[in-house]
Amino acid sequence: MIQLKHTDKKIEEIAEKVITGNRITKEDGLYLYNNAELGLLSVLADNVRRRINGTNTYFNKNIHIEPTNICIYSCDFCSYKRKMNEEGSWESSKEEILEKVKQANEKNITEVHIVGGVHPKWNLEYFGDIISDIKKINNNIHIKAFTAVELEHMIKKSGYSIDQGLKKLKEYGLDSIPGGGAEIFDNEVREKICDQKTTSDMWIDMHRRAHKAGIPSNATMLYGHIENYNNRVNHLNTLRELQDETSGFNTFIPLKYKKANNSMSHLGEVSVIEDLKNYAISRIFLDNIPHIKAYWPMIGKNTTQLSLAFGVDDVDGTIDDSTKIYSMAGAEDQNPKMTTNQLIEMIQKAGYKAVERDTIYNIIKEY
Ligand code: V47
Ligand code: SF4
Repeated sequence: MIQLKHTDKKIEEIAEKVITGNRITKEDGLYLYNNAELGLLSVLADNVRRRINGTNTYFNKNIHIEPTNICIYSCDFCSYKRKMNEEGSWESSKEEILEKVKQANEKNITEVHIVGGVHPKWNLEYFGDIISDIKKINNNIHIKAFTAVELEHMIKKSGYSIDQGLKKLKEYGLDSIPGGGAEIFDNEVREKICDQKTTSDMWIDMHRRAHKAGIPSNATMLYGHIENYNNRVNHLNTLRELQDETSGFNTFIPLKYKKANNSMSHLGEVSVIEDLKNYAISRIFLDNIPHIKAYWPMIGKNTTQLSLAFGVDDVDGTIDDSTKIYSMAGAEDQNPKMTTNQLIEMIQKAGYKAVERDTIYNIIKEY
């Protein structure tokens, strides 16, 4: 049993709670953000991750499909959005999408992740057809698709209630929902960085309804821009409360604001120290969400490897150069792809056990 003596009594009290498996409060979370050293956060977060996941570190074989970057919204942090007919905009046809899936299917992927801009013309039936045709290629491929922001638009465009829309999409073959679109659940900050789009309440409502309809999901938090630590703790707390109610979240993915080619570039980017601290406090605070993911195409391979000592137990997947969201925002990997062997080596060299999973964490192979 670890025992921590610390000159700061408050830190000692919080550490005691974490090590004995007790929940920390919002005030504790804020105290950790403001006062805890990185070494201590690593010890505490690793303690929580080992209790939940042992040394297992998960990855999967997946591709991303971004059907369009045409978007009715204009989030200030977004580098890849374009308006219809603007230079650099794209719309993939259904045939192009299905061809990508066919090729990836030959490489034994288990997941197709679909996220894109909010296209003004495409409705639920349009996306439903694509999903059901993907399932015809391989019914076992898990389809994790559409952020709450895209869902809200396509469901309303087709004239359904949220519950009806989610039910229809599930019938077409939607298996789960990715975590995007959450940004930061604070109305003032949201107004400044993504004024027009889906509110925090709508994001929460969509995920609550999805969970109740038997559709699991992920959650994200966009950090490292104009938000403060209080905003981050409130965001984590909102997710923890919803998870207490539904148990529908699989994974929490902190998303680091990347500065290239968007209208918030002047803010710069936070340090790797801040990234590690944020992973660790997320792991400690979210005692009821089983997995914390470092999304390597965003954070880079080196920081992903380091993050494993700060509570992270999932690194996403092979990707196979199928996403542009982060390369357009300045991520170091301009053509993100990793082989299974590279992922395994990254995990094992950090001292953890590599485990291939499917999207809902059934184990496929242990290394
Ligand atoms: O909602 C856009 C973010 C999200 C930037 O569920 C940016 O497994 C940082 O949610 N800097 C979409 N972030 C991506 C996403 C995701 C990615 C990987 C895995 C999963 C999952 C979900 O990307 C958006 C937005 O928060 N984003 N631009 C930027 N410049
Ligand atoms: Fe559109 Fe999503 Fe970019 Fe916002 S983050 S502008 S909703 S593509």
